[in-house]
Amino acid sequence: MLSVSVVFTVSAGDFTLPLIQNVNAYETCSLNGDWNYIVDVQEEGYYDYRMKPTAWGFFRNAKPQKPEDLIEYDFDKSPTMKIPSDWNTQDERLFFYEGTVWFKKSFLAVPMKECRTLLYFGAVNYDCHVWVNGKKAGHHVGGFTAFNFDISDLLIDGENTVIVKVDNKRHAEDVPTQIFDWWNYGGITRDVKLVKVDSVYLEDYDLHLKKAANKSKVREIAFTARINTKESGHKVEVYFPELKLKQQLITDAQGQVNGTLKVAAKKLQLWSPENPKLYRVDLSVDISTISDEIGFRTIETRGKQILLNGKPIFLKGISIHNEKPNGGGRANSVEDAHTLLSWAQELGCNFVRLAHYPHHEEMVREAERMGILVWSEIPVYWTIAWTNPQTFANAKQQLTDMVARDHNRANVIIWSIANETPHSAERDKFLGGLAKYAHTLDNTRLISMAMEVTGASNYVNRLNDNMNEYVDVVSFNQYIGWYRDVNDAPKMKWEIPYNKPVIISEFGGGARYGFHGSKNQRWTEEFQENLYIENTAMLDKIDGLAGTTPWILKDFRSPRRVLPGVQDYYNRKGLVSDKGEKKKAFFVLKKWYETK
Ligand code: GCB
Repeated sequence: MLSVSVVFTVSAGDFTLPLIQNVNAYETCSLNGDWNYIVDVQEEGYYDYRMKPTAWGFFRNAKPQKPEDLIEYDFDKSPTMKIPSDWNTQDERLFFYEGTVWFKKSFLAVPMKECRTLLYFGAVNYDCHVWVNGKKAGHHVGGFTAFNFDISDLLIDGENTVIVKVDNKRHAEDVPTQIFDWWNYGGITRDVKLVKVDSVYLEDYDLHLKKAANKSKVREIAFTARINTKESGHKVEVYFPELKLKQQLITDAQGQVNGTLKVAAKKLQLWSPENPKLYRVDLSVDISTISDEIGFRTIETRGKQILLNGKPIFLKGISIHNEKPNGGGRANSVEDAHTLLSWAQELGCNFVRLAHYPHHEEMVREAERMGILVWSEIPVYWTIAWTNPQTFANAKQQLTDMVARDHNRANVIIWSIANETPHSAERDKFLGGLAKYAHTLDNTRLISMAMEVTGASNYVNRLNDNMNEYVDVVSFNQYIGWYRDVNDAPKMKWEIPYNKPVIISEFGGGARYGFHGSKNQRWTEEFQENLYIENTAMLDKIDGLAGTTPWILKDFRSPRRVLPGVQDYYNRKGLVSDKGEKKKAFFVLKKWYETK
């Protein structure tokens, strides 16, 4: 049971607040566990028979009061599902389901005046409406980003009820759009919790190491923070016990502080894959304190090189979907993260591309603890509705939310804002706008977009894309050996007319684990093995190659992959099978990474 407050009022129907930074640092009460659910194919619980939102929807959680009352649903008699999860793997009737499901959870609360309660969702795919005790808390769009509401004023003493309407239908103007090569897992896919915060709390803070000349004796740590109210005069303190470093600041009229901490360079251990050092930091505002673990590093480019802490690094990466290591289904635990990342480490990786949308927070945090650098991206994938202003606003919001959650993670070095988008003036306007915005959100990291090869003739692959003007790292996907003949690989030359680092953000091909044959036979492990041998040899000849994230660590579910006996709704380009068995190509990549 959590103590809650009843002090603040927010405008009716939308209690959404900016995402709280480092949610796990607070006293939380998990709402994970069994939730009742109702599958609502025609959205009977939301629209009336004229398709108008009805005041009598399922969010009322109504019960008959008199014997003659007509109420045609009952959450309490409906089945339960474990949350967090995707409904597709929890109920076999819902394996292919795309539509609306309602969820209900009850919990006990005791209102308390001096604090507030946030209701936090790690992610819900895709469109969700939330009610607390029959009153609307808010609405969220986007399947992979966290959000929270201040529900203090909606809570009552005793039993409270949260109802969530989740709709994962695909639409052309959504982000991602109507088609994409992964499973459209629906549901409350990440943790749900109540978060107890003081009436004034740190809504956001940022700590990062400033770039410095190589021989600097003193290093500077930039510190900014924002409290949840635009009020001056609040004391904010930042303290690194191990470094004996402390600073106190007073909020300005915007409720913000801005400071710099100085530390002797020789005292500061920098975060790197070899030494993923994290420092505990205590952050307080007025009388309340939270803690975090912060790593210090710099990331920048010099010509075609990527420099981590001022030194060139080759990014030995692998792409990963946010799926469970064993079978399909959304991954959502630290154990899932650890297994996937351990496979990446066994491959020799120092880098992962978390494709094609923000993964769960523990994935990023566990990678940080393990010393693995991260590329994080938003699902601006294939052919988005480039001219639709709402689509742009949606993509921008997802970018904002991705950065909001993870901007204190030292291991995140690249924000990627698009994947394999077709060239057009409309696309350029959309992506150019997004890239400029990304730089304003965070100018301490690198921006990229996974592009396509733009022209190929006489074994010359060309990469010209207007968008490369906006990125710090030029990345592109190429599938020689799979969508194009593997024999082309040794003859291939590359024209990449940019003095920027280059990442091959995808290459690969499919194989069914345990299926053997000649290297010319599709779907055999030998075919995939040969493809990796030819591709890695080819990549060695690319001038300025700064890293690669082959496609992909593990076979993943996709409705586009229908070949019976081979794909069975799995994209088989994994280096490990859906059950975690390593294919032959795994060892080719591992060996190549040993040379890097
Ligand atoms: C791509 C996409 C990725 C697909 C992959 C494939 O280029 O970026 O999402 O899954 O190709 O397997 O074709």
